[in-house]
Amino acid sequence: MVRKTIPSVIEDIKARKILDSRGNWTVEIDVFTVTGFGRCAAPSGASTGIHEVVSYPENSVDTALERLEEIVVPELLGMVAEEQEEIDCLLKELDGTDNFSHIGGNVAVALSLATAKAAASSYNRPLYRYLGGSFSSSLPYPLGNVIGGGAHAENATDIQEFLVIPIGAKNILEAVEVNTEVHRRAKKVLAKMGGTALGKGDEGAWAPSITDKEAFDVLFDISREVEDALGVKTRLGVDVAASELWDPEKEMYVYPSENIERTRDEQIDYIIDLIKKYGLYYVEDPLEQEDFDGFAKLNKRTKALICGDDLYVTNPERIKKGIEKGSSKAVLIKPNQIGTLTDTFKAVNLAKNNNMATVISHRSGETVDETISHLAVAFGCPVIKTGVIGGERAAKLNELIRIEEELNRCAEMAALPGLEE
Ligand code: 2PG
Ligand code: MG
Repeated sequence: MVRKTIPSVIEDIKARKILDSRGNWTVEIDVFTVTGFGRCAAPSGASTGIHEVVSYPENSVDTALERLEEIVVPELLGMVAEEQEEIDCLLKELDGTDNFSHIGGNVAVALSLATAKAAASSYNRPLYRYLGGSFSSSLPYPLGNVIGGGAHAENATDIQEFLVIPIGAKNILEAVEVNTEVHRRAKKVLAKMGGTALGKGDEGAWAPSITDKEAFDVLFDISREVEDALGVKTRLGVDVAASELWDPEKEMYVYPSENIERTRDEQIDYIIDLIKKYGLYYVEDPLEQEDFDGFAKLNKRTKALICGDDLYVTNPERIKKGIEKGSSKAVLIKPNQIGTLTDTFKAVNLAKNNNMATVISHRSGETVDETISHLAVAFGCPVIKTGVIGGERAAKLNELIRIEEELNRCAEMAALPGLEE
């Protein structure tokens, strides 16, 4: 038949459960076309936003896999993998809810991304080229998690992530080297401070029993040291993950290890102080996930890149609201928060068209899947948040190193927003 002559016709789909970095089951999906193949595994969050799509129906990977076989696979066989929008639209239709609670957002996203990878492979193109076109060659700055606590580690800091970004790096190799050197030096300093054995959180960040202030002080000093040693300018960032600290009954942000409670206005003042004291470049989720107005109030008072994660959950409707209210200068992009590549693309496009920076991101539970590195290059995201060390984090960074090599060093680092004085 005529269709058979199209190299990207989907001939088979195979799905299985595999382990993620936390030792939980997740889904991995293979899509086979006439001449190509694509594989993608879904990640999982610990500090998930309440407006994210549902990862698995009834919280069960097995149920999700059964429904995939019964409801989805028969419909997709014979479709053309390049028809991404149609396929993603069909996934929503087959799910029949507005949050993927029937087939599971993680099944949807793994299938959606594996389909794109299969289409790219059918034409022998890397995913970033297939999605981004011939001139998509900017590389993202890696934003690395060096110290952390919150929902990602027990008995550690209240704030979830203390991050470093090598804003002066000339290329990916140099950027990765800076982040790993900061992480390496942090170990030595923190091991002496914590009083107990130094552990790591879910994302490979050090998880010492120290206060948030101590974490900022340590990271600040080390990043200065590394800046001098390697000659690459660095700045700090933070993911407050404030929804995890927010007590809706008390209407207070509760910092348990320091026994401090802050009202919304006190929280805003606190964040402004941190930005000034530590020269923060990047501040993610400084306020809880419904507080668009609080975000806007804070955003007006600073040049720092205020970024919404739980606030937006990669959802174009919510991003639109943030744009209208002036809630942030950046949006975190996590494909599994929204469930399809098409909606992820729409979220990125909406942000870009409205001068909002896009930060593509891993989840705390990950696999060695490297798809987000390709999306970062294809979509021209200036920043990728993907940890510093650990196999599942290194997988993304190493893929960027390969992409940089493939581009034969013609690729430039993306333009970072908000650096002009
Ligand atoms: C976040 C992420 C990733 P999680 O809050 O930004 O760092 O964590 O995947 O647990 O939501
Ligand atoms: Mg976050």
